[in-house]
Amino acid sequence: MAVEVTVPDPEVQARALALRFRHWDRDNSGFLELSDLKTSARRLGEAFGRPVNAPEQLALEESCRQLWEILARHADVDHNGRISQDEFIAAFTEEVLADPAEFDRVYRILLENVVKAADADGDGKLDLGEYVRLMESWYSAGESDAVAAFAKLDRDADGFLTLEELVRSAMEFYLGESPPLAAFPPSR
Ligand SMILES: [Ca+2]
Ligand SMILES: [Ca+2]
Ligand SMILES: [Ca+2]
Repeated sequence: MAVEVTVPDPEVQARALALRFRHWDRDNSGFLELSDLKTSARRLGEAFGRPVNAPEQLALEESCRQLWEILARHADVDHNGRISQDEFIAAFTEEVLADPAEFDRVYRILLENVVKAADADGDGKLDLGEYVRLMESWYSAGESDAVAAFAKLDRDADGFLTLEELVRSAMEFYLGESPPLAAFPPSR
């Protein structure tokens, strides 16, 4: 099911994307690399005690690779294996977000695998404890930020985050419609 979107304000969107870029640049190299995404995947697996060859872990790493390939195809214009912040913002603004169906397809796969990897009790959704561990490992988010974000992400206030709630919030984050704290992940 595709998410309905509205045309974003370019400046708000650029600020949202710059924030996301900093979240994803895990080694603070100033560039997004495949290794940044692999670091997030590895830390998530460690936080949930998963062996490196667990099916959930392998699926997560594969979806990170797929996301990287799409990002690189759109953004790595000089083909050096690194995406600068400017390349990242330009690619998202001009290409990925111009085709919400593509964004929805790619990001949904990643989020599906993130939810599976963080769903410790296997009920198909994330409770607060699972979400806090996810945010701490995937984005180095602080616990209080994660708790605050959970309340905003849980739109129907049933105490659980579903894939649909996360996909919708991610979409809104990238389109700059909502403040960063209300999105996946929270701001720092
Ligand atoms: Ca980096
Ligand atoms: Ca769960
Ligand atoms: Ca919910």
